[in-house]
Amino acid sequence: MASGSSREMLPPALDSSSKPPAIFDGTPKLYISYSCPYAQRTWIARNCKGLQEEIKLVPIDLKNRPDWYKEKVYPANKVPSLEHNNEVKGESMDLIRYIDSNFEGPSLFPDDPSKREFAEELFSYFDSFYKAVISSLKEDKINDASKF
Ligand SMILES: N[C@@H](CCC(=O)N[C@@H](CS)C(=O)NCC(=O)O)C(=O)O
Repeated sequence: MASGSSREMLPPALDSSSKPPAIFDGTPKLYISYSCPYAQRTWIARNCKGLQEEIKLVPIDLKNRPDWYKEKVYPANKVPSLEHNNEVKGESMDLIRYIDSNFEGPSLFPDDPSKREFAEELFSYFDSFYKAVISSLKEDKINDASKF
């Protein structure tokens, strides 16, 4: 497990001119975009568990996405996605749970069943809250644009 104290060198984002990494070579990879909050939360989960060396970070430039990402990695063409054990999974909340259960490192959820239940409740509440905030921001943008 990584010490967690050393500063990770962040790789440059891959774009349409970049070659794909070695896909399904056995190295777990977390495909993210640096600016995507959904990807950021999976990235945080990976780092909280000290998995900087076990799970390779593969940043994607979403504005100039490489074709191979959709074709060979994740047909949904969104970030985050996680390549592990010859499979690629998506959906940030599922990935946080997956990373927590399938990799070493401190548990992200409490062991005590009642605390865990509360943590699960907070976890799903946060997701609904976050989605509501994002969609209201998008609606504001649409409303603002319609004024012109
Ligand atoms: N529900 C997904 C949302 C992921 C998502 O929408 N990611 C955005 C970037 S923040 C994306 O990849 N957008 C690209 C697209 O929709 O084409 C999750 O929680 O992982």
